[in-house]
Amino acid sequence: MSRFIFHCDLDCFFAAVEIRDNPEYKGKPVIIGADPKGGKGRGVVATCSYEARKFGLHSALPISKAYQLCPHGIYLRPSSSKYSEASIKVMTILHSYSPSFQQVSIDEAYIDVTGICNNYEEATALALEIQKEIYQKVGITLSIGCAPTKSIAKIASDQNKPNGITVIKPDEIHSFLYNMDITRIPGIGKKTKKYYNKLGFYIIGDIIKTPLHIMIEKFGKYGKWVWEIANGLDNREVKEFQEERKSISKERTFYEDTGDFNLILSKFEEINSRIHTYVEKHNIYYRTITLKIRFEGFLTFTRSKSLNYPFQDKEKVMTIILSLYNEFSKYPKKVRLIGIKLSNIEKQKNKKQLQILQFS
Ligand code: TTP
Ligand code: MG
Repeated sequence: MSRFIFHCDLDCFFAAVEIRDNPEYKGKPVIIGADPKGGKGRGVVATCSYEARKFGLHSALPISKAYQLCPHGIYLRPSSSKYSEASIKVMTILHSYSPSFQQVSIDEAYIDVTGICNNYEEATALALEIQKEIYQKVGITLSIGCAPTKSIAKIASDQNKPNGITVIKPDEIHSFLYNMDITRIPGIGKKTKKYYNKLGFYIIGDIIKTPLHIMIEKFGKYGKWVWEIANGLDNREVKEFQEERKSISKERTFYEDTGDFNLILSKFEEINSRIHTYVEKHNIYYRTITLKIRFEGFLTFTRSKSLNYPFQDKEKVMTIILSLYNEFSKYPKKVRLIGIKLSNIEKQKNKKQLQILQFS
């Protein structure tokens, strides 16, 4: 059965929050970013309202250029805490619609509503309900793309902005994508585009009609990924944790190469603490611990230990690291760098339950 995946992206997010709080800005070109200082300012545009986009303004444009194009705009400095607060409210609402939720940036998230919706009419109605609730409770709008895969849902959410809903059924994927510029595929930016253009690829249709083996021949492994997206083949699931992240690691170089065990020990402890501040905050569990050690002369070793269950335990990591380090303790060279990596990671929702499992 086909999946129903929503990609939800807030419309001109920072600007929308400012307009919500200052209704007199409504309908005007509002630009959030660096101070334009009458056209002499440095820095860039973070985002701008759709009225400002009509003048050619967009994210990352130098603020001086923005000022040239739109001198009568309302230029505001970003107020991050306001945006974080709005983002948290939106994400909480989105999460309430499905346990299968994945936030991917401050203003975008996926939810998988397969099983909650039975057909595309229901999916459209649900998308409308989400838009309505967010507007009522947070006062800003978002656009929603609904499709059987994450990548198509993402492309779809961008199709009908602002306040749009775009639903793509499985048999519509090809016609939806065919005439789009290749840069609509996430990951094909300005530089990659040039390379694709040189080889005769301009629209997504050029990719669709190319056999997979040719794509691999021309663009390698990445060519396969692009070809699969263009053909609606993307099995990635909506996970709460960003699956792109495969490991968490930290390393430190000593100011001076050292053979002092106490110094090495305290550095390991420091790195371990820092990593655990992060993993505890994000509820991350891991199964594999890797020690990295580099000696003077650049000789580098790694040693790993994996447990057969995911865990999160600072003391245990330290014990494992020291037992792995033991092999090198008599090494006749001074240490230049040490590092710890946690991999085979996953995000756990229910910490307590997992701990019970571990000891059973
Ligand atoms: P986006 O979703 O890329 O942009 P947007 O929400 O402003 O506009 P759109 O309607 O096209 O989705 O980014 C979300 C926020 O992240 C944006 O409001 C401001 C911030 N941002 C930056 O600060 N710098 C950047 O270069 C980009 C792209 C975004
Ligand atoms: Mg956005």
